[in-house]
Amino acid sequence: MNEKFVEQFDTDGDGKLGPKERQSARDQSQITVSVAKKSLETEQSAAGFIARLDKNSDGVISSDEVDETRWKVISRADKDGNGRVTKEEWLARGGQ
Ligand SMILES: [Ca+2]
Ligand SMILES: [Ca+2]
Repeated sequence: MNEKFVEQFDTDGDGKLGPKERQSARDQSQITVSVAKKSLETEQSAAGFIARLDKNSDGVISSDEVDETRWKVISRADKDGNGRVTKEEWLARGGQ
């Protein structure tokens, strides 16, 4: 265990981690892992989503690759308004 790690969870400041502090350290690292997993899932599903709709395989979705109804939803993610939605733009809107 490194010092920084101990410091972070050493709530009573004795330089050691008691059972309670250890537990909260464990909880914390579990949260970190689940957040990382979640963002990976989002990234994968965004990539899959783009790939499914990306007919010419240029990595972006343009209005001619989806029907109008879909484009209305997708184009909301088009931040720079260039008529193409990249994976990054899609992720930035939350990936739904
Ligand atoms: Ca495309
Ligand atoms: Ca764009």
